[in-house]
Amino acid sequence: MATNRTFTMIKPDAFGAGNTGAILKMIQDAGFKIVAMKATRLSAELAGKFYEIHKERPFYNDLVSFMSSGPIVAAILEKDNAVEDFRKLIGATNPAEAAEGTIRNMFAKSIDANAVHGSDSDENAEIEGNFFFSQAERV
Ligand code: RTP
Ligand code: MG
Repeated sequence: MATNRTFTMIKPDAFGAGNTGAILKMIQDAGFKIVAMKATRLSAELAGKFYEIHKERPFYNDLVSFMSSGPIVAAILEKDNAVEDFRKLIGATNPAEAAEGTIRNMFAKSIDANAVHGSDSDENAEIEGNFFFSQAERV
């Protein structure tokens, strides 16, 4: 059954370009409620842990170094069918393939610097939210 929470990060490219506010507005306008949020910076060690699932992939080292290159915003979002609807809102991984009006279409620069992360399953949304937030940090 689809649960109602997902997890997102505004990645270093979008944060550094000053697009955090515009992206959060798109997220809220699409009906997602922010239930936890923080600005932070991942060490290479923490980024490596977060993306451990991709450890064997050829892009893993680039991904870890990019995600630890600058500040990010991490957030837990609530909406019916959150995981699937949020993946639709952000668009394809490669911005060249991201549909018109999606966050990656508007703000991503490349497949690496692709503006936002969105969980790919209910199970991972839970794991990823727990990676960043304690119970006391959730409203
Ligand atoms: P994300 O996890 O960041 O939301 O992105 P995603 O599900 O759309 O893509 P995923 O397969 O989980 O990959 C994680 C991130 O790794 C980079 N990547 N590079 N060069 C490549 O072929 C490649 N494939 C993936 C992307 O930055 C992607 O967001
Ligand atoms: Mg993914």
